Amino acid sequence: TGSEKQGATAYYVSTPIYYVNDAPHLGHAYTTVAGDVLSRWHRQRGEKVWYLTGTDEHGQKIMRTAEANNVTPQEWCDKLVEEAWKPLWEHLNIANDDFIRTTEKRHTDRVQEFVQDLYDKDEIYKGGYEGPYCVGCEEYKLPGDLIEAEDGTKLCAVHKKPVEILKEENYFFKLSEYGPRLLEFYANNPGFIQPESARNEVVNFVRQGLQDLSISRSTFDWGVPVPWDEKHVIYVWVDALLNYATAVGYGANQEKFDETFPANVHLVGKDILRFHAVIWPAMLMAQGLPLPGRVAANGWLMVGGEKMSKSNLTGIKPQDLTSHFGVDAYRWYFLRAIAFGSDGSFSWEDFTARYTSELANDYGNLASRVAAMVGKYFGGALPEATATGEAEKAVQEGLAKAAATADRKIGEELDFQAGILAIFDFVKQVNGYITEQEPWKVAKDESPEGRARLATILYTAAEALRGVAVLLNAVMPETSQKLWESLGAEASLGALPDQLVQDAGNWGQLPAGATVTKGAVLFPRLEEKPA
Ligand code: ME8
Repeated sequence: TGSEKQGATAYYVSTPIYYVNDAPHLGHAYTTVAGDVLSRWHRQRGEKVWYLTGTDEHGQKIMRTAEANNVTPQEWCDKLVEEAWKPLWEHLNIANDDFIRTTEKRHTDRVQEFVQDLYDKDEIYKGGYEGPYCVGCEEYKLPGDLIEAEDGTKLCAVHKKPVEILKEENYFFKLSEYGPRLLEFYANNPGFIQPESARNEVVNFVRQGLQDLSISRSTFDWGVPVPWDEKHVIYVWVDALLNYATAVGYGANQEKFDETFPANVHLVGKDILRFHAVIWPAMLMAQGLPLPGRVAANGWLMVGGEKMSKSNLTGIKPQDLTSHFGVDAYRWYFLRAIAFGSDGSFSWEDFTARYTSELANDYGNLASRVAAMVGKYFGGALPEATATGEAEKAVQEGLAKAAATADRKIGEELDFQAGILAIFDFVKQVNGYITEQEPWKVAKDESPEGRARLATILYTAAEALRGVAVLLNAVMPETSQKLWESLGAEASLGALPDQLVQDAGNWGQLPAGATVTKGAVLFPRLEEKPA
């Protein structure tokens, strides 16, 4: 899956850097949570990981928003980053290693050097262009990208807003020359673009022939100046894509750059696939830099049949959902409910139903029942399993299988839904095991055989939960930590984030005698839905 990263050591994951014309919404959080789960998963494989997110602060869209709010673009960006974007990522427990802003000097200096370098290599020339431009996308549109309003006005198909005809003398990057090399790269690296539908779309697009890319603007000045012609600023998308290089030391910290670059996975929404799968690799080819392992496109969160966007919201903010369902359930829900790469709709009813049946009833109740029984029958000291039979073997195998499947699905294929389902199927299996074994009946048998059976059942269930806590840690870290504490695992096994996912399925790690306590309820009963 994906192309191989040569020589570099860190597993490098990125999100798009988001435009700060407005506050983050569910769609941005969707991609960012996915990246967080992926990077936590790889950290729990014991790998060195670099998880990058940040903000895209230049261009006309930001400039106009600032103007409309009577502040400078820089003031606008500073305020939104500090008051809206960073706090949301903290709230959602996003463990990013860095946060890059495109107005930072560590970025702008390097962007100028990169572009100057391309100019010196004759990859950039001066030319003219006239065409329809969508400010929402910050992109010149081709005829096929437009739709017509009833009165004949041409609209951007993504934003459903009129395009503007721009005519400019610009600098152009010779993108058209890279078509054949890109097609060869896609052919040699079938996992480069995920999912398959996204890959086909890009290949077809490149096969039709690429146009050169206008990489400067001269009608406004909110951007990085073109170093050899300061009447121009660098096109916001060229500026933005370079964040993936500048943030990891391009042109500044060679050691960091070599151990991190290129990204193993660029997570993007499918709206910005071409920029990442066509323009970005061509820019890297032009510089002789290595290409990313994979561009993984997530589908759109929809509302009323339309892509959820800053101007088209459900009226529901991420915080409205986290205050009702909790942060962990929020992180879990979208990855669980929607196949990554497909579009999906949010519904309050669906979230409520899944929370109640899968989180509270299946998972939460299992954890609290097991802890309660160890308390009741063994005074809270985890008993030893001495009477293991076929039923226990099936649970042991179930855990090993869940661990292997989750590792492949989440860690390799980015199929978060299938990975989470594998773990929850195991939770169901353990519930079934307890129902069949009826420990509350076995407890009535006070003979040594009866006690041994009861001990074995409860050890088996607790050890199964040990595996579940490790496997769900990337998705629901606070819940896993509560469970870890309730199992008394820290004392003998150490800190939860240090537990390797590849060892999660190895049976028999919890030691007999561990102190099991009935900890906090993992998934409290939901309050009434807010009005
Ligand atoms: O495009 N469903 O920034 P942006 C799913 N600055 N994901 C969604 C979504 C939805 N309804 N809406 C947004 C930009 N997203 C550029 C990126 S990268 C070098 C520059 C997510 O603020 C999705 O990941 O418009 C999408 O690609 C991204 O937000 C776009 O954010």
